[in-house]
Amino acid sequence: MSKPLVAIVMGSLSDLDAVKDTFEVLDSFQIPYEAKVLSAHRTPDETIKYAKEAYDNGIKLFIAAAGGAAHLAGVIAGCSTLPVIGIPMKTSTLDGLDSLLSIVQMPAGVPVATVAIGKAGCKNAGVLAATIIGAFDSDMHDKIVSYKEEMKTKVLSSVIE
Ligand code: RP5
Repeated sequence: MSKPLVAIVMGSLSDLDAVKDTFEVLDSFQIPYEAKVLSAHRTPDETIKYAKEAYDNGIKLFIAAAGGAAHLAGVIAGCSTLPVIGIPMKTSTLDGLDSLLSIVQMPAGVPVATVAIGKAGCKNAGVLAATIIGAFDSDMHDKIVSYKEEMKTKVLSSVIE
């Protein structure tokens, strides 16, 4: 089995169902990943340790999913030199707007590439990871070309009855 290139971190096991869409996209691009539950609030020491060690462990980028006061992606971005994609989880109280603002409003110098709330965001985190890898890896780039071509064909073959 290949070494993981992407580290997917979620704030709670309650995020897993949504994040399965990200797994599916990474699987479809054959990108090796590892996934963990770590929380910026409930397990801060372990989260920081994991983030700091990831580069030396061969990880190329993080995907961090969290909801509510969602500080996970930001904490990882603060203590890692790797790119971080943040997924705002939909929440029952504020529909995920809380998660979105917590993840997207990072201070200058510490970016988190934030995707949409909900299903589109979970999928797009995987597609964005593949696209970033594809910028440096021609096989992955070819897969992105095919992916876009398939999407185009699907839209253009839509039939309105
Ligand atoms: C965040 O709080 C998690 O990412 C999750 O989306 C949210 C709720 O967590 P649980 O209370 O369900 O564990 O840290």
